[in-house]
Amino acid sequence: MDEQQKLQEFQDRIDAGEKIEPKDWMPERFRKQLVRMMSQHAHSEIIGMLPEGNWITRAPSLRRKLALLAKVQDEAGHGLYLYSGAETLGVSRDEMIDDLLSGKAKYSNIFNYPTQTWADIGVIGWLVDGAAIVNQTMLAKSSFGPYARANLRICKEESFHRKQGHEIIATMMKGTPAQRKMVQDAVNRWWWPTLMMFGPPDDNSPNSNELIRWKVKTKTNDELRQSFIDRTVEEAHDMGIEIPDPDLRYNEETKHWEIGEINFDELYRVVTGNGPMNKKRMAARRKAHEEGRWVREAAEAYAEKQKLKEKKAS
Ligand code: BYC
Repeated sequence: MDEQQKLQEFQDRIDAGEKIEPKDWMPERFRKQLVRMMSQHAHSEIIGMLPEGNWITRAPSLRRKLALLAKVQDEAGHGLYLYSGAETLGVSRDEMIDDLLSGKAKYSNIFNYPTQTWADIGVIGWLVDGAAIVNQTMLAKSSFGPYARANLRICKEESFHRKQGHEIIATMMKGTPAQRKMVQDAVNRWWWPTLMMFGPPDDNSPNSNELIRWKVKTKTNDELRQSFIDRTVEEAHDMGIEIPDPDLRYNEETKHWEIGEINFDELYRVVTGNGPMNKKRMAARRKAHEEGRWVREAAEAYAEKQKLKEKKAS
């Protein structure tokens, strides 16, 4: 079969709703796109542990501490599912980590902002995990089998994360004026960066057309962003929270909430390493990687020893 025929057959399988598995033939560009997305997604989960991890020792009660600890641990698990999924495409975990630590690989914009108060932890669960679920529910139907299956598991845990965030916020909104003010201040700071998580607008998204043709993504960045806005604005209003957007209005005809202009210059600045916390986040990851070196070496040495033992026994 020549290249053109293989490509056509590949597209036919995708159009028929089949999943592509690691050992199946795939165009090199498809493989590269999946490695890019899955590794960026894995890095986001791991870097995403830092802003919340920062509050484990300061959680206001034992119950809150336990839930936060479990959430941060879940994010590590998500990173592992995704790195393992990406490895099936022939890239090693070491290469992916090197790309992250050298600053070559991107990770989600949202984790380059500071967590200033306890309300930020609730808002991350409610808004950031809420946005991630909208995006990942779509990715759970992705045409690449390992990515779809990883997202399916991730979404189940993310919905618990979202609920714990919503509960923190709802509780604080029923509390003192100072607590309500703290929530509103956190929402003011996280709202716009959360909307940027969905990526640039459709007419400026270089990867979207290809990813949609291959059903890696089945919805566009703007479609997902709108679906998040519609469900979240109502929830905010129910809790007495204001959305920090003077142009926000409900369009009776389209039945959608319309928002003001998103400052995408900020998104580009943050994802190219110039957000408020990029340098701190990367420094923390590099330090953790160095400090974990002896654990990786010990695990490798143990595996090597086991292999020798098995060889001798056989
Ligand atoms: N942040 O052509 P486009 C979590 C980049 S973690 C950074 O539209 P695409 C959690 C984009 O990569 C969940 N970069 O790209 C964890 C591309 O650059 P390159 C994180 C962004 O791929 C802990 C360029 O801009 N979720 O939930 O079609 C605690 C042009 O964009 C961003 C994922 O990672 C961004 N926001 O669409 C709590 C989901 N947006 O690579 C919670 C997986 C755009 O060409 N990824 N860029 O140099 C995706 O769904 C898609 O890749 C995106 C972008 C929607 C992010």
